[in-house]
Amino acid sequence: MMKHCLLFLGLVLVGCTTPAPQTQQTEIISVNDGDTITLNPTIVTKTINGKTFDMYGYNGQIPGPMIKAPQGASITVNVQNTIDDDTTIHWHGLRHNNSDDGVPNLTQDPIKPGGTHAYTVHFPDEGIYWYHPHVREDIQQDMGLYGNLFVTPSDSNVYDPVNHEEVLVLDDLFLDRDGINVPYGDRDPNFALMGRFGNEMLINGEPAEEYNLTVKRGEVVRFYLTNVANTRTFNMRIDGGAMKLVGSDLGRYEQDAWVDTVTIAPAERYIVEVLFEDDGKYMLTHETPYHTYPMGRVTVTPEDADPSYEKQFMTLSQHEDIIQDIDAYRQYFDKPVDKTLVLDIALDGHMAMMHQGMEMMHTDSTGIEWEDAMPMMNHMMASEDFQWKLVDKDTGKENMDLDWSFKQNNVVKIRIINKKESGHPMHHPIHFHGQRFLVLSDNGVPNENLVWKDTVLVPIGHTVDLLFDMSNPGDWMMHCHIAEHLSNGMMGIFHVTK
Ligand SMILES: [Cu+2]
Repeated sequence: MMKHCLLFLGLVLVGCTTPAPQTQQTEIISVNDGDTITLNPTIVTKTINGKTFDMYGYNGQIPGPMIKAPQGASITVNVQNTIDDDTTIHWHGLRHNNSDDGVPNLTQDPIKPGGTHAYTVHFPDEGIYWYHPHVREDIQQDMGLYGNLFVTPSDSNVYDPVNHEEVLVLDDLFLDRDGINVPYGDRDPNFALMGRFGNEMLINGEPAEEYNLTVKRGEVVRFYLTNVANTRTFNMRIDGGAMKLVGSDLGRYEQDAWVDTVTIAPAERYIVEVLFEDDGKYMLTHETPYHTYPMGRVTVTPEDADPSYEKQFMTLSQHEDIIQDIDAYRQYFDKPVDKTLVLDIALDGHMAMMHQGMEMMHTDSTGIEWEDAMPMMNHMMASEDFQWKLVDKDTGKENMDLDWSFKQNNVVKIRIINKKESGHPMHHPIHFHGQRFLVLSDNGVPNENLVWKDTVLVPIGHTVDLLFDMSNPGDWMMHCHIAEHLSNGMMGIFHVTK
């Protein structure tokens, strides 16, 4: 079976002769209701900055194929696992059947190496989604197993016309001095404290600096951003004038808004539009309070846009269909909190002492840990030295002992408190499977422009109130989407019963 040298666990296998094939370009698979496609996790080799090493890819591609589907469609996806570990595919953000959610030992058995599985994938909501394994995400997703699901709206007029639509998958890889992917933890993830921060920023699987989009003067581009990194939160700026924020996880906001940057945590999606008014070069950057990372550029040629969508771009639209959809829930905005989840960590005594005094190094007013300020310690700390925790404030139950039950179509308010006074305060992007929710408020400040979400970034010291419609029955996961935190225990189960 093994025809390649495995690098990711630091194993050296005897007889590893035939190298795996090089990655291929990401294809767009356009599907219609009832179609069947194949999506196989495969071992590939990838060349980055002239160095070649083993990676994973769906159908040999990083990112995996972009599946473009009309809203309301259902397709069959046949999977054969050709990698060297158990895997599954989770369809992130889709409110589809629980049995197709791709969670090992909850909704299906893991797909063994050589094994097969068929998923029915349903697309109830328009917007940009993604798929990835739900087994050792810290390895499998980081090594290339991710791809987008692009669900086009039933009514094609709900988005303004644009000259181009462009998908940007944001990621980072941690390469050693030789430019090779740093080995992963064998039994448990390494870098489990803060997650694996990369030192090579990637856009669509390639070094970010190589990204170049060419457009004409006056053209409008709609960008679909997805963060697939293990832990890094990106703060994206696209030069060229104002950026119009249009959508997030499950489609559009109530109203468009002008923004300077977009903060996007692991697993989140954002949809923005940019008008490139003048010819020249425009930088894409990731900006933290400490550092600006170049993330590619847009080259604008002097030919004039034809047609020009400048007029539509300059208008901030209200999306009446979204407002009406949310109207049904406004009566619940002030309802009492049903469940309160506290984000915390348990550090053993020795580690807690070592850790003391290092806190000030990495915190700022954003409440986001933008960098790994203590990489040695992060690398060193074994998972038994600490545990990341979701704690039910009322019952004290933690992680997999959380066993919440809701009735289908109950409107439920969940409060998440990210403790500032903890052994290691850190932001956490919390993802709920199979449902959609509104972020009603952040630190008590009501959110005036709502959008349906499946993942919420909770900065250090913040309290967010979420309103769920619990529309989708089944046994679902809720967890931090920092891959190493999920593996270190930061997950629980909730049930939605008919
Ligand atoms: Cu976390």
